Amino acid sequence: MLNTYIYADLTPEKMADLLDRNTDPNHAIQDTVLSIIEDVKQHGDAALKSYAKQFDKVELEKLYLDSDDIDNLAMTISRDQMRALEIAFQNIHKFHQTQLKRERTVETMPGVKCWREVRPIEKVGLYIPGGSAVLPSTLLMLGVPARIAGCKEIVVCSPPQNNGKINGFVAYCLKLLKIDKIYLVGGAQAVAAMAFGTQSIPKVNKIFGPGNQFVTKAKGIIQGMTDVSIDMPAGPSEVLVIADETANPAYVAADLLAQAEHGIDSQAVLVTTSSQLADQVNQELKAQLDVLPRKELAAKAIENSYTVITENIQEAMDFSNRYAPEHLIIESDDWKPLINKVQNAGSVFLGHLTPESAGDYASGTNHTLPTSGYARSYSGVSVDSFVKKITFQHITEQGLEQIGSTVEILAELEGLQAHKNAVSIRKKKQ
Ligand code: HSO
Ligand code: ZN
Repeated sequence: MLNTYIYADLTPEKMADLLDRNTDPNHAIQDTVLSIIEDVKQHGDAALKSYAKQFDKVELEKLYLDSDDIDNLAMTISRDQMRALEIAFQNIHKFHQTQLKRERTVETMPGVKCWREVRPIEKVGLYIPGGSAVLPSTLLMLGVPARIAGCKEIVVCSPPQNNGKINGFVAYCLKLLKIDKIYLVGGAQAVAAMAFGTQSIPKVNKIFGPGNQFVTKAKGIIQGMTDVSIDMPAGPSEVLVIADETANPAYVAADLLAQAEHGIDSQAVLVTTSSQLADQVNQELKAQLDVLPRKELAAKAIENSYTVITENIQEAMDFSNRYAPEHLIIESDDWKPLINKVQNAGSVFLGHLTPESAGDYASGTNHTLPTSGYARSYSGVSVDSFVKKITFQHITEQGLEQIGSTVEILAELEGLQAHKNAVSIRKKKQ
């Protein structure tokens, strides 16, 4: 089922091909996205309503639901479902709460003190996708760190269902997060609305969240053309499983399929030291795929995926570090010594009993992670993503004496006399 390659036989070209996530098809939608952005910028709410009609097949009188609407929708879900969302909320909260740490003040020279203070980004925009699967878990993953950071305004956009509402699970998450409004806008138009502001939708400082190719493209474009920033460039989701002969093939197959069912462009990669395991995983894939409700999607994603067979675990780690997966699962009895060998990955799952699904929903870590190789240079979303760290400094008389001549010399050697004067004038005064 999975195309199989032998690591030792990979030519540099084939290697590059396997590492490439093929994110370029986005280019084809650039023009559409640009015209949507321009339309929203010029016509605001009117443009959003007409896109709702065109894309979401719904006529909206107002572009948001308020707290009464949210309360009513939240009541439609079962007690068990509420409880599961509450536990996820609590675990994500527990894990993220520890991320806000005060740093100590550093006295670099006697009388020269430097430190950083954390301030929330005031207005943040969260995009919650609503295409082939609605992901209330994404609202928790973005809303919890935004709340912990202390962001003043949290704007949430999600495409309306064709009854003009959102689903009850998203509504319940809004209640857990104490957010009393949600805007019924999806796609590139939601990104544009939050970037420029419309009559109904406030302009924000930073936009977060995964989305389809239109949303991703729009995030990239507005980042370049406005003063609004984005969490990260996010492409299709991916997992890389490293498994040795101690792995359970049924678990490995289940993990690959959990990734594959996200969408046809998802990628699930198996890197294994055991060709026997690779065969068993293929058999399991067939059996498990057959009974999945989203089997068509998952089967296409599996076609787009592959296995690499390595000589030893070091080669497996090397391949994984070059690929830089969004999710890395290490299914081996001997996972502990491999932790230090992980150089590039968004989020790592260790041992046989730690499925990615746990982190997708409820263990506490964030599921908004760098894809397409960006794990080489980006971290996943955390409380840090919702704050700025501002540096402060204070210099005393003694400090100015200590540091003054150094600054004067450096200003002089750069030929910046006014910089030098800003120090000299103070030294003279004393
Ligand atoms: N695996 C996705 C997150 C998700 N999975 C949401 C299920 N729901 C990207 O990390
Ligand atoms: Zn997932």
